[in-house]
Amino acid sequence: MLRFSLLVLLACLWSCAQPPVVPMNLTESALIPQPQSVTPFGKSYRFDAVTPIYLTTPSGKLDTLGQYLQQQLQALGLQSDIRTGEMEQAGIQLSLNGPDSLGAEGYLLEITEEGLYLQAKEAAGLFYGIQSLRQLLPFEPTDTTRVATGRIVDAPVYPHRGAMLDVARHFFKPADVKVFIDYLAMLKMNKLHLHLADDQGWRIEIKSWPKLTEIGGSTQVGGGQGGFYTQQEYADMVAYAAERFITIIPEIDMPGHTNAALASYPELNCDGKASALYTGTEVGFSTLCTDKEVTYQFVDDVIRELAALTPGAYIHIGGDESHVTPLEDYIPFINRVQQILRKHNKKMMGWDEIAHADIDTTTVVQWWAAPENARKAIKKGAKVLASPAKKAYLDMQYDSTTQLGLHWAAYVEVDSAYRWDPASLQAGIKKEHLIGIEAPLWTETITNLDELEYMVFPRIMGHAEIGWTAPALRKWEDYRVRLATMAPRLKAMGIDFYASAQIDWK
Ligand code: IFG
Repeated sequence: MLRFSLLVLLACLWSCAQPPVVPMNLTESALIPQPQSVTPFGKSYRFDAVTPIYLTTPSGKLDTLGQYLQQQLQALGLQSDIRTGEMEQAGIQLSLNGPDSLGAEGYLLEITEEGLYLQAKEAAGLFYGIQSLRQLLPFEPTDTTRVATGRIVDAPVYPHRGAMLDVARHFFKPADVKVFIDYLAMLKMNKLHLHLADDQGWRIEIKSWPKLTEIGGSTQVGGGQGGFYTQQEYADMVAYAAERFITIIPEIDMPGHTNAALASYPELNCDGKASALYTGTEVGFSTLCTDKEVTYQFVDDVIRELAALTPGAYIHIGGDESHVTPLEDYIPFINRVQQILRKHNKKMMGWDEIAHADIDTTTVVQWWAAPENARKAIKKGAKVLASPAKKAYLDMQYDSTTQLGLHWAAYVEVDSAYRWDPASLQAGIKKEHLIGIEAPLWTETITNLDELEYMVFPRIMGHAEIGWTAPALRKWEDYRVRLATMAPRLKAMGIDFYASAQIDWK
């Protein structure tokens, strides 16, 4: 016993005596998404107890970003005050006079022994530079905070880097959606597609058609109480996302996936009878009545009210799995919806089946199941958003033992979600045809934030890197090591991620 305690004492003396690891090589710091270029300077910068933040060209946006950075530092026990002008004392300098080559979302972060210089051309770029700095910093207070010196020059490959949350199958309250928005922002993602209506639920208040939420919002898969966003709550989520440089794209799926609306208003049904509310998980059994004028009044009213709540350019109108809408009715329906969107100054986004319609070149086709539809869209001059179910669907089970999710498309382990390139996955779909990538989470089997986190993390981190980082810089063997180091950070954030056996988690 004595020998054992002696060994423990020696081990403690050895480990306690070890000086804290001083980061000296910036290329060894794990960042996800991987920046376009990282140049180490081989030294280390130590944060003083007070780290002033300098705003070289004060403006509303810069002030807001200065305060945001201040909050991030304070969470680490680093006090900072915000000053204007060039850096005088060791601290962090933010400026918006970065080179045009950085584009709208790029940034340049230079870490020297005298202080940190973060510059961008636009505010979004500074915000993303701060996300990188967050990953370079410890995730919890430490007695000395150091980062390796060096230069990071970074900008995203694709302008659309996003996720989709299906709040129709199971309703997620605004506070949970905001947590999801924070996760996307941390990963430099800039789009959140909200699937607001489906067979099982209508989740957004439409003042001209109040029964859509009174009746259509009253339940969900499994028969629970469902729920919906008032227009004020929705506007608040849109603003919360915008502060984090995320645009919300609302989806009202049509003409299929519309049972919640059909149960709310008899006149929307071809037989004039309201359908029963539906709490199962079948798809493809519902359709608006495409040859009734009231249907287009309905669509116009919904799009009008949604457009007023949507600062972004796009509204998603679904269009998927309209199995009971004859193609000769489906095509003119989508064509009319496209006209209605244009009337309300919005562009159309839809699942890949809409490529059968006379889509115009501003329309975006979300490729989920049929690459031939994506190719059809490209022939019509439209752009494509890559969400191939076999790679990007976050509701796909990891493997046959996963308790949550589905596997109709594939089992998608962490490596499958990462080791693909949307610009070469399918013949005829190239980088110039793509606006980016989006990872949808369908919620037939996902009922709360913990379950969401289990399915979303860690795969979404790979999707974020696919959207941001050039393929030549994306190597699985390198990514899996960087991902492994994120485990303590994710745990500290309370994220219940799937600890895949493919990763040697730290
Ligand atoms: N396909 C349906 C979704 C959902 C999904 C579950 C699309 C575009 C299967 N449509 O994906 O509503 O049920 O994985």
